[in-house]
Amino acid sequence: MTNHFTDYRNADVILIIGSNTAENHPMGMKWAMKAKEKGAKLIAVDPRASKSASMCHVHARLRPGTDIAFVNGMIHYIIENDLWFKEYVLNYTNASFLLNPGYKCDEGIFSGLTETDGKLSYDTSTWQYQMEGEEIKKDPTLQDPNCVFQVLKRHVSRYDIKTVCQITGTPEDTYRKVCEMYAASGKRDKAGCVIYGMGITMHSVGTQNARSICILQLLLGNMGIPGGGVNAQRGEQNVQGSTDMAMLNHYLPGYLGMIYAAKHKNLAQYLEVETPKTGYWSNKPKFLISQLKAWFGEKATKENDFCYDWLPKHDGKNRSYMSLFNYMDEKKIKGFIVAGQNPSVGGPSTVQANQAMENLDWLVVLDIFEIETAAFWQRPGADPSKIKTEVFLLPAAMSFEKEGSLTNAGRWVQWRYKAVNPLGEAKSDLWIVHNLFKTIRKEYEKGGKFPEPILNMVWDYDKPGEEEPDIHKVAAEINGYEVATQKVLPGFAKLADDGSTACGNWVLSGYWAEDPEAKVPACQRRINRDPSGLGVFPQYAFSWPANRRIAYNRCSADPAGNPWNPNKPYMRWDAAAGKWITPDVPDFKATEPAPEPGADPIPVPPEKSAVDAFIMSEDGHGRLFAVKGLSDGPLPEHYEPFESPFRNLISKQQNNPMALTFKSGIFSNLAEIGSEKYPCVAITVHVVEHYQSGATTRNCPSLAEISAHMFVNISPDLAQSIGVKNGEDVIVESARGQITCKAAVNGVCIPLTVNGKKTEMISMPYSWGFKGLTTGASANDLTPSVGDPNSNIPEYKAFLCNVRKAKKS
Ligand SMILES: Nc1nc2c(c(=O)[nH]1)N[C@H]1C(S)=C(S)[C@@H](COP(=O)(O)OP(=O)(O)OC[C@H]3O[C@@H](n4cnc5c(=O)[nH]c(N)nc54)[C@H](O)[C@@H]3O)O[C@H]1N2
Ligand SMILES: Nc1nc2c(c(=O)[nH]1)N[C@H]1C(S)=C(S)[C@@H](COP(=O)(O)OP(=O)(O)OC[C@H]3O[C@@H](n4cnc5c(=O)[nH]c(N)nc54)[C@H](O)[C@@H]3O)O[C@H]1N2
Ligand SMILES: [Mo]
Repeated sequence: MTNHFTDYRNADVILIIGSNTAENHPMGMKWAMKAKEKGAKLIAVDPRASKSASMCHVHARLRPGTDIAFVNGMIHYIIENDLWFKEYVLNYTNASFLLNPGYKCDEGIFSGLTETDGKLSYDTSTWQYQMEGEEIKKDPTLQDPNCVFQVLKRHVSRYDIKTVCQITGTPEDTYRKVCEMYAASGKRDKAGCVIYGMGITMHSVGTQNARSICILQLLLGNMGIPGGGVNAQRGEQNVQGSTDMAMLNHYLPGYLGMIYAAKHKNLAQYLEVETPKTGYWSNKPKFLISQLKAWFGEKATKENDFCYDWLPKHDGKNRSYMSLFNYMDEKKIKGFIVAGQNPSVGGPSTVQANQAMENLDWLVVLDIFEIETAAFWQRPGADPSKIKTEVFLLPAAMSFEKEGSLTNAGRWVQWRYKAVNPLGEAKSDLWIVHNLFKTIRKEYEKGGKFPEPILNMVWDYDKPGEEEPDIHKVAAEINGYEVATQKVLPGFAKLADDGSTACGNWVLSGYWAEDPEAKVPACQRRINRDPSGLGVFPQYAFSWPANRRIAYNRCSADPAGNPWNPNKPYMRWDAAAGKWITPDVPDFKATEPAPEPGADPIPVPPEKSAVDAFIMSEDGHGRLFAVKGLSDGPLPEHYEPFESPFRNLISKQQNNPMALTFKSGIFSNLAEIGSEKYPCVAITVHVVEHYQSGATTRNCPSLAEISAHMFVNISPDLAQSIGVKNGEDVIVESARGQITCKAAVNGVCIPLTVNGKKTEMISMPYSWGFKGLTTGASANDLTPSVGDPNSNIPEYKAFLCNVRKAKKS
C-alpha cells in the first residue's frame, strides 16, 4: 500500500476492485466505512455480490479477468472528457516525456518481441525516452505524437464504453456511473482511493491489472495525497513482512535484485548493472554492502568484496512456486522444506502437485497441525505403499506462542508478544531454523563442499540460559548497527558503503531504534496520538520506510508547496517561516544538513523537490508509461484469461504472450477457447469463516462447525438448468480434475451477458482438504498452472468449469 488503513477515512471516493475487504480485511473496511459516514462514495468492481459490494453505493459486475479492459476504459473516459488533473499530471508524471518513435502496440503485441530458443522476450529499446545528452526530451504542451500522454491516449482509444462492456459484461449504464463517480476525484480538493486485492493480482495479467490502476491514479492526481493511493490488501497478517524479507526467489531482503550468475560476476559488476544513476535507488551500494556486513561480519572486507562470492547465485531459470512443482515432476528436486504453508491444498492444480511430490526423497513440514501436505502420501486415491518419500513433521509454535514482528499491508511493523507457551514439543520457527543451522554448521566443520559461507556466517543468537534464541538480537541486525560501536542505527540514511555499517534489511532500518518518548523500539510503541487529525499516528508502530505513512507525499502539494487541498494539508511549504510543515516524514529532500556540525538542518525550498517528486523512480516522475520493470509491456493491454469462453475482442492476440505456462507435462492441461464442455467461468475466493487452505480453521471446533461443507456458489438459473436445489451435491469439473461440493444457490454469482452471450459465473472457496475436523474437496484440484510473467502468481480467478448434479450415493 502506498497509503495505509486509517488513511481510508480521508477519501472522497473509494474504488474497491477485486477485493472483498469486508470479509478479508475487516479492519481496513472499518476505515472505508468511516469515509462513507462522512459522505464518501463507495464503488465495488467485482464479479460477485460480495459482502463488500453490498456495502457500496455502486456495484459493477464484470467477467473475471477483464479488469484491464474495465480500467483502460475509465482512463479513456477521463481523457476524452477532459477530467484529468492537468497541473499534477504535467509536473509529477512522465506525460510530457517523448518516447522513441519506434514504439508501437500492434494487435496486442508491443514493439520488440523477439524469440530466442523458443522463448519469447521483449527487447525494450523502443520503449525508452528520447534523449538529448543526459536530458529526457519533453513537450510540455503534450501535443507531440510521441509524448507519453498522446501514446497513452491512442492506446486507450480502443477501449470505448461499448467495446469495454462487450468484453466485461458490465451493463453500460452501471459502467458509465462508475466512470463518472470515480473521475470526480480528479479535482484539486478531492481524493480517490483504490483498494485492490486478489481479484486483481491472480491473473495471467495480474501485474498489468495493478499497473492500470496506477495510471488511473496518476491521471487523477491521487498519488501521494491523504485519502488517495494504490492500496493492495496484502492478505494474511505478515505477507507484507515476508515479502520485505525476500520470501521470493528473485529478491534479496529489502527489494535488492537477486544476484544472477550470468550477469553479476562480482560485486563491482552487480553494483554497476543494478544501481541507477539517479533517484533514491542510487544508494543501493550502501544497502547491499551493509547487508553483506550483517551476514558475514568481520570476515567481510573491502578487499574480499565483502564476501560477495559467498552468496548463492540465481541460475536465471524460473524458480517460482509453479516451476518448483514442475521440477519435482521432472525429478529434478529431491528434498522439500515446507514452513508454514499447505501446498497440497493452497497451490494451483493440486491433483498434479500432489502427484509431483511423490517424486521427493524427503519432505520436511514445519506446522502446527498434521496438514494435508504432511499427509499427502495418504491422501484419498493414493497408494502409500508406492510412495517412498520420507516425511518429517516438526511441530511449530503459532504466532501467539512466540515473540516477533508482523508487518501489515499498510507497511506498519508491529511487535507481538508471547501470550502462552507452545503446546507439547512445539518450538518457534526461529528455534527450528536456529538449531537446523547450528547442526548443519557442525556437519560442515567436519568438511564438505564450499564450507566457508556456512562456517563464517554471523550466527550469534544464543541467549545464555535459555532454550529460545534471542529474537531481539535478530531484530537489531535487521535494523542495522554501526560496526565499530554496535550501536543500533536510527535509520537507513546512516548506512554506508565502506563496511562501517551492517544492516540486514534497509527498508526496515529504524524500526528497532528507540522512540525517545515511549522508551521502546519504534515498532513496539503504541502512542495513540494523531496531531494532524488525518489518521497519521506517527508514534504508533513503525511504518517503513523511515516511518513514512504516505509514500510520494511531495505530490500532496503543488510545485510551489501549497497543498492541493487546503482542508487536508499534508506537505505545506510555509514561505514566511521558510520551512516545510508536515505531519509525516517527507518522501523528498525537505532539509539539507548544515555545513557546520551540530547546527540545525537547512530547509530545502519546494521548487527543488517538485522536479523529482517520485523520488524512487529514476526519472523522478510517476510513470504513465513504464519504460522499465515489466516483462510484458509498457502499457496494460487486455488479453483473455488462458481459459476463456471468448476470443479477444481488442486484438488478435488471445493471451498474454509472456505468461508463465507449461507447454507439456502434467501441468499443461487447459480447456480450449469457447469450450462447450466447460462453459462456466469459475473463480476461487477467501471466506470469512475459514483461513486460506483451512488448515488452521478446520482444526478449530467452532469454525469447523460454523462452516462445515465445501460449497460452490451457482446462480438460480444454472441451478434450475441442471436440476439442483440449494444444499444438494454437485460435481464441478475442469480440465484438471473434478470435485463434489454443495450447491449454494443464490445471487452471489449471476450470469452476465458478454458480447451478447449469456455466461454463467461460479465461485468457490479453496479452504477444504482431507484432514482436520471438517473435511471436503479442494477447489485447487480444478485450478490451472498458468501465471503472470512478472509475479508468477497463478491464474486462480478465471478458469473454465462445468457443473452438474451429483448422483445420490
Ligand atoms: N477470514 C479470512 N480473512 C483473510 C483470508 C482468509 O482466508 N480468511 N486470507 C487472507 C489472505 S492471505 C489474503 S491474500 C486476503 C484475500 O482477500 P481478497 O483480496 O479480498 O481475496 P479474494 O476473496 O480471493 O478475492 C477478492 C474479490 O475478488 C473478486 N474477483 C475475482 N476475480 C476477479 C476479477 O477478475 N476482477 C475483479 N475485479 N474481481 C475479481 C472476488 O469475487 C472476490 O470478491 O485475505 C486475507 N484475509
Ligand atoms: N484457488 C485459490 N488458491 C489460493 C488462493 C485463492 O484465492 N484461490 N489464495 C492464495 C493465497 S492469497 C494465499 S496467501 C495462499 C495461502 O496458502 P497457504 O499458505 O498454503 O495456506 P494456509 O492455510 O495459510 O497455510 C499456512 C500453514 O501454516 C501453518 N502455520 C500457522 N502459523 C504458523 C507458524 O507460526 N509457524 C509455522 N511453521 N506454521 C504455521 C498453518 O497451520 C497452515 O498449515 O493460498 C493461495 N491459494
Ligand atoms: Mo494471500
